[in-house]
Amino acid sequence: MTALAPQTIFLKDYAEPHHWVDTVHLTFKLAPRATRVMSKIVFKPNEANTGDLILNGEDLTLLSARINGAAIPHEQTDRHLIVKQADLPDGPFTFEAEVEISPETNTALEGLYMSSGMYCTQCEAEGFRKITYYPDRPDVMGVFTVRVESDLPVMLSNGNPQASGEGWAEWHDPWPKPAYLFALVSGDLLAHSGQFTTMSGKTVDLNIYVRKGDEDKCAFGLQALIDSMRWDEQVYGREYDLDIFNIVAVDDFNMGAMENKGLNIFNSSCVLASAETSTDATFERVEGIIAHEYFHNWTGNRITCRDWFQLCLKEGLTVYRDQMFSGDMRSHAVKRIEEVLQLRARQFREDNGPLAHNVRPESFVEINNFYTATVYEKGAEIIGMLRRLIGDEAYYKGCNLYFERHDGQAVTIEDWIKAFEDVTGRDLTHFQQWYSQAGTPRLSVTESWADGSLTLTFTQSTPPTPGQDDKRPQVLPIMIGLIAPDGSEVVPNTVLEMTESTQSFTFDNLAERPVTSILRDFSAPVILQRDIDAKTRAFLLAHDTDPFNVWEMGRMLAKDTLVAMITEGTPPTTDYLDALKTMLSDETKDPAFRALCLALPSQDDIAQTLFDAGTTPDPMAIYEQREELRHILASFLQDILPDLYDKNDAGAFKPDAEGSGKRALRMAVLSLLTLNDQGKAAQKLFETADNMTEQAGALMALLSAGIGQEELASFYAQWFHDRLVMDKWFMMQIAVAAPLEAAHIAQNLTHHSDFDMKNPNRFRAVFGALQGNHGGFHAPDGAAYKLLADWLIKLDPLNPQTTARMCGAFETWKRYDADRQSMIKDQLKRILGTPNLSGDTTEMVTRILG
Ligand code: 0A1
Ligand code: ZN
Repeated sequence: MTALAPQTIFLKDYAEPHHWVDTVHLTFKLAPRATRVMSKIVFKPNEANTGDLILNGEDLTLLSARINGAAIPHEQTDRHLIVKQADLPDGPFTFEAEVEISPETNTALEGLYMSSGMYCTQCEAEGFRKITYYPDRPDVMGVFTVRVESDLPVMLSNGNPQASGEGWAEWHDPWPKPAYLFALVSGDLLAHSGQFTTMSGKTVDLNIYVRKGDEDKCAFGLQALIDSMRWDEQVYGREYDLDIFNIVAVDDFNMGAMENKGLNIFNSSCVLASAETSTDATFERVEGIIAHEYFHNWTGNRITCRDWFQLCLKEGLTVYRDQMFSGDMRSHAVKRIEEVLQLRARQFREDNGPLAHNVRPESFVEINNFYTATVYEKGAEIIGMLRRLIGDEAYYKGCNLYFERHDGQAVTIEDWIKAFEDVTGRDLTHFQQWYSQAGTPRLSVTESWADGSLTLTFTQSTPPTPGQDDKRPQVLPIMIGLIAPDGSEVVPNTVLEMTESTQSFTFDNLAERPVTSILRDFSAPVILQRDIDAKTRAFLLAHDTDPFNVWEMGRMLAKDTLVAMITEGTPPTTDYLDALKTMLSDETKDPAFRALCLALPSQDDIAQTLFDAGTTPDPMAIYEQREELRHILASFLQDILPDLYDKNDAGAFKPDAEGSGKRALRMAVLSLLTLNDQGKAAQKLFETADNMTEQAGALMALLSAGIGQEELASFYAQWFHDRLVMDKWFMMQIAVAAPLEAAHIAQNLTHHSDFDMKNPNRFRAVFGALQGNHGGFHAPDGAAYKLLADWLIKLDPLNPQTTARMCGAFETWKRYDADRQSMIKDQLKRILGTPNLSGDTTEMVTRILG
């Protein structure tokens, strides 16, 4: 593949296309190295912006091109096929082309490619142009009819099945769609099927297609799909709109899953689940991603994005919807804590480094590099804030107006916001700044008390981000509550709307000075800098009615404890140890919640905390002190651990909230218990467990304690035939390796016969785990930096998209000491100096270097 010269594209340059598409007929004659694609596209000129016919096309061999049946003069570049306006007929015309492509050699996994013997596609964002010549932009929507000719028995495309015979099948999608939602699959597959009756009484056939051998791992996904369909009807009033909904599991996929109209394609790791092979975390992820892709049918497909700068329009909203769904299916409190942990680990990290960007970026080179935590997760936080500000009723009214007004259109963030302005009569201009200002606001607060009045004075500021030095105040919904000294709540959940840099809010007529609970439910994506004394914190830990803030108080205690151990060598206070013990023993609290309280902040989180406080983090000290704290906890809690472990045996495996909560607590307890009993309990569980959560949990507990090599070998012997379980086997041993061993273990694993760099899941299992092992990644010899760079250089020519994403491992380089900084810079420069480096990776490395 030749590298194409990178080009920067700007939001401000958006212009409508010269031509709109009416209908598209495609015929695929599938063959591994010589697939023929015949297209027949009816175009109509866009009277508002006439000009040449501009079609995108990359890596295509053009065999013929005609307009209205006649050969045409055209220009061809490595990215486009252009027909001059003067050579075009007046009015609508039919463009026909035949091209040849080679799915088998397509290792980039964009366009049409092969995975484990099956044909499949990935067209978002700009993959359709690798299938045929087309105006590959989301504002061009057409009605597709597709004929597939294949030697393999299953042949699928978007929409409803229309006709089929021996070796062929035709599909018709009545809903106009942009090309990025096109999909085609053909393989020797089995379907796990079901049905759903929609709210207006229509029956929809549901199928999950998998390779032979995986058919017993589909039941959970199918149920999640049914639950999602019902939920979208009940909560958002949105009904499904085709006769059939198909999901296909593929092993080689760059991302989690894709919402192609009526034919979702999933990374097999995000749809297959069984008790024996999948952990509770996987079940939860499968449920969330099935919902996410299904919800895109309305937020993304029926109403899509005008251009790729508007990506957050569909992604932020759809993440918000899948989070609401998961909260309804499980526990809102636990889910919210998990969301915030994720947001801080990924999005705050991004927002505080060289890759910080607006939720709606203003320019990009490669749009694939903007499927980020900022677009997705901060995008979802914005929707949550909007809802808090205007209230539930106005939120759903606004959504309904948006759906009615824009169904069938490709729209912008302004259109979305306008719907809420129209239903509330409010001016949301200032609020909309969340889309155009990067960075995480810092929020601080002071309190004053006089004559029964409490005044809270908030101050906000956002540090500069690349290309944006001056920041303005954001609109912040700050949810608070006031609690009287006797523990009763005197002011329940109240949303304060902050719009200025500094702003005060007063509460009068209070009998006694209350304790303030601030930023309940994490009501805005900010870093709250609150000086809070130990007494107040202990009080909130005991009395706050907001579960998020109870957890947050415990989290702050754990962080302060670790920071003091690292920077001052101070041992943990009894305050912290006692509070943790009380929390763990409190059987009125959900086990899942207690498990979250027991989990220590990650090493990466501590590194960022130290950096924010002006200290250069020392990864070795962070690792050692965190390990030390684990040992202190194991010993301090020794008399309650065995009992907690026994009591939280969930019995027969059920992947529901209750069972998974118990197992989460039990596995967190086991990890400490293993430090006390030389691994006895963990070894026993490893041998007897009938589910992967406990089998992998026991193995992780052993490996984290520096034992478990025998179990690791027997895990391999038991599971070597299962690709997804083997990903865990690769990942676990690197994730928990001691800092000085991690790179070495990862390197050895790249020589293992089961390592396959072309499979993104396997590549991520090894290198994602290495990056996630903070001490190991930042080991003083720089071995991990070099190893990762070596492999990114090897992967780039095969799969630029996954390579570019993995470069994010280096985004925090400015936090560390001069030695580490220079070692990382050397590796980044080495990557950048690689001949023919892809545009994707070039853009990422250049941004990271700053
Ligand atoms: N729209 C999908 C994510 C996705 C994006 C890009 C892909 O390939 C370049 C694949 C999937 C989602 O949000 O689930
Ligand atoms: Zn999405």
